[in-house]
Amino acid sequence: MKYLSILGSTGSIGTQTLEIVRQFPDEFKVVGLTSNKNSELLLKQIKEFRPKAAAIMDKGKVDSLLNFSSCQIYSGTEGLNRIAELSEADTVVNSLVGSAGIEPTYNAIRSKKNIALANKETLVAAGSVIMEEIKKNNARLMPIDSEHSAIFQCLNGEKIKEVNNITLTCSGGPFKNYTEQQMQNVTVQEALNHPTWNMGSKITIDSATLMNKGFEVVEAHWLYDAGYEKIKIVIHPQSIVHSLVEFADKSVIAQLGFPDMKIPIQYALSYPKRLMSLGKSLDLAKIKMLEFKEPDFGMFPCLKYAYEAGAAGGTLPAVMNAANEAAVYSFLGNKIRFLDIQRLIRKMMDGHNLIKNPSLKDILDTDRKTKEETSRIIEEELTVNNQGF
Ligand code: MN3
Repeated sequence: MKYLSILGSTGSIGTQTLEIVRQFPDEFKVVGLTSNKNSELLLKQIKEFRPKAAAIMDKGKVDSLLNFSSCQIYSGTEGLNRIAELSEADTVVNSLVGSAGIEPTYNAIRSKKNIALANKETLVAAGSVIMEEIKKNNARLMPIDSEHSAIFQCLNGEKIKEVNNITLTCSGGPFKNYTEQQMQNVTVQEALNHPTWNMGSKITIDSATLMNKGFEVVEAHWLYDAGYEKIKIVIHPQSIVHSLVEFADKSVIAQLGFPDMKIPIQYALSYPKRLMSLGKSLDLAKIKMLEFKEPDFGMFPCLKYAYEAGAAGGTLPAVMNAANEAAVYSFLGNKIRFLDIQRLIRKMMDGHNLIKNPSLKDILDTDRKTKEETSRIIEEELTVNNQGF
């Protein structure tokens, strides 16, 4: 039996994780849950899964959760960290969105928890610090992402020094066939309409700019100790081949499956076991065609930025991540246009004074300052534009 704390239990990954728990009551028990502000769903989850403790980030909503005797209720960032460190949990599922996921992951590792990580920003912004803690505490870090789950499975029992390269597949997002002209006028609704995956709004925008794939490159570097020159990307619109690894002998191992997040979530939780899935089986004859092509680094410069930030290391990936986060929410709020996201990331990366071996505090400070500065620039540009430029 594994005892789970689920950070972000009311989001897309969180609710799918709970579906798996519901399906395997003899394998998993929920002991902690957290939500950002969805107190209604969190309350339902508390009633169904009977955790020891739960936390809501929005302190104004804590009252609606009280008077539930068997479950301790916390709130705010402090509450989130309580759930991450909960003594009853052996595994923390981190499905938080954005850099808010960094500290709880760090705290959970230091409390000797195994981590099932869906929060990309943790490894992108703080990979060096997180991996050091993983080693020190002898914790297990399992990826909840179709690509990294695939690579993990391809590398199982293999030696990283016998790997020639790792190829991450990428659906290409909704704008893979757009011209630059079309890209300039992309609406929020179009960007939220992902062709193969149904996800939260932040990661869906990241998938449209391909920043998401850039993040996955940086994550793959940390998770598998692979140099950036060994990590490649191929566009694969059907999202059936989830990633592949080429070995020294030119043998290539890939992992395939329907694009269903429950497969990587379940594997991250059940590893080293495999549990029966109720999903449908992959029938390649029915799929008929799998396509692959090179990514367009010119049309999707966020891919280049990720390689550049990753290779530079230090605080640069945290800057890229924070600028992106601030810009994506401004785009979702109709304050900037789609292509402004990549422009703002570039601008913030160019203006950064790199800290080479950052502490967690350096990373969190860089994150906060970059978000503030990006938001300030956005507001300034809005004011200028509204004055008739
Ligand atoms: Mn992915």
